[in-house]
Amino acid sequence: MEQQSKTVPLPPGDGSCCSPARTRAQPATASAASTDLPPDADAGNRDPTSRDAPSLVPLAGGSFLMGCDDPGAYAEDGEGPVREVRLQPFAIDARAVSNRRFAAFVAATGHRSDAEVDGSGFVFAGFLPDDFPATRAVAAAPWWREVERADWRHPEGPGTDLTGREDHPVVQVSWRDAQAFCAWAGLRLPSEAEWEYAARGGLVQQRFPWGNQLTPEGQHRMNVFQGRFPDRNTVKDGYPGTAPVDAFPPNGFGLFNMTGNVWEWTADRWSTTWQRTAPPEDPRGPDEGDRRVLRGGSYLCHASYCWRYRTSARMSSTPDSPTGNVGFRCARDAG
Ligand SMILES: [Cu+2]
Repeated sequence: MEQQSKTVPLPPGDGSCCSPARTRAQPATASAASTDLPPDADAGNRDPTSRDAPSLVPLAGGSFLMGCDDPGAYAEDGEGPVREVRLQPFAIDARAVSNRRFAAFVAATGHRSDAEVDGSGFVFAGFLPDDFPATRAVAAAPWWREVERADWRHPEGPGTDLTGREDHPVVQVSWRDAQAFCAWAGLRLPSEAEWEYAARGGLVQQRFPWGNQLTPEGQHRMNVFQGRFPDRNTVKDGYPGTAPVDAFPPNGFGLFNMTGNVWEWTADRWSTTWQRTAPPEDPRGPDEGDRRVLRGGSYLCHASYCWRYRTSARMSSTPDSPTGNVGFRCARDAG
């Protein structure tokens, strides 16, 4: 389908079909001056019923069964073994961080995202014109393009903007951008264990945040890919790309879109073996390793190639990789 004259090499077995990773040696392209959303520095303190109010949901923590040993799950991703993990109480955002919230952070701090500094981000080819030069296809996943001057304000590159997407999750943000936002907000990224506990919503060893059925009573409960990946998206769930951060009913903890919509950065470093010997008390990932854990799956996940839109499924990327299907939510210690 596409000619690939230049490819970005990717390590195997890292779920990179879901979301490509930056490799170093980027061209030092200056990012274009761009229009911002209206400055909204007090966005965090407005109407608490607003979509963008940072509604942190307090969670009790305690003991839960983490991981999954289902035959259909990805053992090679380190989804198993199922093990008992105990967490201190903590609080987590009910919703992923929206474009409006991220704009308030940028207005207040002047933060320049990794995509802006490096001059590019990864964009799903289905959102690009048919004649988009295929010179920047990603080797292991040719439906991804590295697009110059794609960044959080221009998720599909120059000429695209956030109009109508103010309440969608911010994307094209790296792990480092997510860290910077959380620190500014007085928060932190959740650990992987906290994320999974939150996603499960109080249910025990269920596949999705609401149970085991993908579409209970025929209802779509999250934003993933329907049709034939990657070239025919039937959009049965209503969203070809991102959905608003509060689309679909929340889980039992009142948390929206823990699976589907966008992958979410967590604090932890990636390993597929560390969890076999990890301490059961508040595990925080291994001390070494470059890649960071992503959880939840995205609007591009389809069972035909990536059944990772489940509560236990895992993926990773490098901490400087901005992608059109990766965002984040924040957490903090209780009290
Ligand atoms: Cu996926």
